[in-house]
Amino acid sequence: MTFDTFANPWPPRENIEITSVRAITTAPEGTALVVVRIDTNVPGLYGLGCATFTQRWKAVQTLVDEHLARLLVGRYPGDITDLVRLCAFTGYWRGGPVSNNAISGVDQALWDIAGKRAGLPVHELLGGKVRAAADTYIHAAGRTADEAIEQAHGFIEEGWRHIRLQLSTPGGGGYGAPALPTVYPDAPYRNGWSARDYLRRVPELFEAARAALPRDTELLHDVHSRLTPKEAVILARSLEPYGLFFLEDVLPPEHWDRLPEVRAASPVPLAVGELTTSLTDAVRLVRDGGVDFIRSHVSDIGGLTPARKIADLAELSGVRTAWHGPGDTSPIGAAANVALDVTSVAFGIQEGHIYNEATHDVFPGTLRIESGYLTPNDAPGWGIDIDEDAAARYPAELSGHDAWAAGVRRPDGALEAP
Ligand code: GCO
Ligand code: MG
Repeated sequence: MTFDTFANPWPPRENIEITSVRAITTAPEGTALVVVRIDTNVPGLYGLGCATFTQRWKAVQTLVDEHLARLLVGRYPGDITDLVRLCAFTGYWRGGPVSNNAISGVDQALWDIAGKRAGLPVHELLGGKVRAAADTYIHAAGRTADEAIEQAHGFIEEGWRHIRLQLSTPGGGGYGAPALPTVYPDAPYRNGWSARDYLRRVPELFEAARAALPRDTELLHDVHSRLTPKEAVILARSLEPYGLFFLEDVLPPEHWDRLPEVRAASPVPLAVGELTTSLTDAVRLVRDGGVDFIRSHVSDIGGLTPARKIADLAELSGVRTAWHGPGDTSPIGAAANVALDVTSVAFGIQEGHIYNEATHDVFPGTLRIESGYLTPNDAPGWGIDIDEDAAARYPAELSGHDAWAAGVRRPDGALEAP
């Protein structure tokens, strides 16, 4: 089979073609980020896309550099949908976070190029704004409820209206907060995590928070997939008095087919989706009634092109969006989230992350959250660049984040789903 197999059956336009495609890795916050850079034969015309799968970044890099680049060099960068399908279908097996992140990097880089050619920000290519900015939520956590509430107060003073509250638990399964010291001295695994203990602690956190925080502050919580369907209902019911904005990831993906029954029994809106690894997974969550908020990680479902379809499906289904946006999203990925947020009627909330100054040095133009709002850049494309010399000062390393992901065990020693 020769390269002609991939020939474009329609002619290229305007003598523009892709000249190189490569993955750039960097870790200005210690978390590996992957960004795809696509260059063209037009001087100065290139695009950037987020391909960050931080636990498996080297696999994504190899896929971009060794497999996808050769499919794309010589092609016209304006055929975004066709090129993304070509990248997906040449792999034959679809989906999965490695492949989707690599394809997302390509997809978002091509949108960046399209914006730069048009002289327009990507959100205008998507149909333009339906809102001025995206309201965000921010993470507050503590070893005690008081500590978490104190941090929440600080964010409220800085202008945030939505706060995700997390509490330390023994064994670290409280997610987002430091683990409490060993409490099961006779257990095989002394520093274990117990779901029953967690179910008792979380309502206490929200009871204290409701008493201490302003009434109009919206509260959120991330379970991080650690409950059974019945435990999820128990938690949702016990949180009813505190009027949560949403309760996130009550079940692991293996049990998502039980979500409609949990949702039907839950007085609290459910947010799910950061672990979707295909467009079809995300479609099922929205279509089958499993979610009130769909919160896929855009690069994990293949980029902006598929995510737009989910935003449209959500709009037609009465579901809201809450795109995943933690620190293992590059600033380019964060800009893609905001482009979706401000152009979609289905927008619910955006997860916010405060990037450190090193990240701003590596990615000039990185958006800053102001008074809780993220406002998109009006520069052409994403309006965000990469300084490769700065990126090289923060080399990505293997096995930082994956150790965290598999760090929680029950007191009997059984490994807990992250
Ligand atoms: C969230 C998340 C993340 C994930 C992380 C895994 O922001 O809601 O659950 O922080 O844990 O993206 O790498
Ligand atoms: Mg989460």
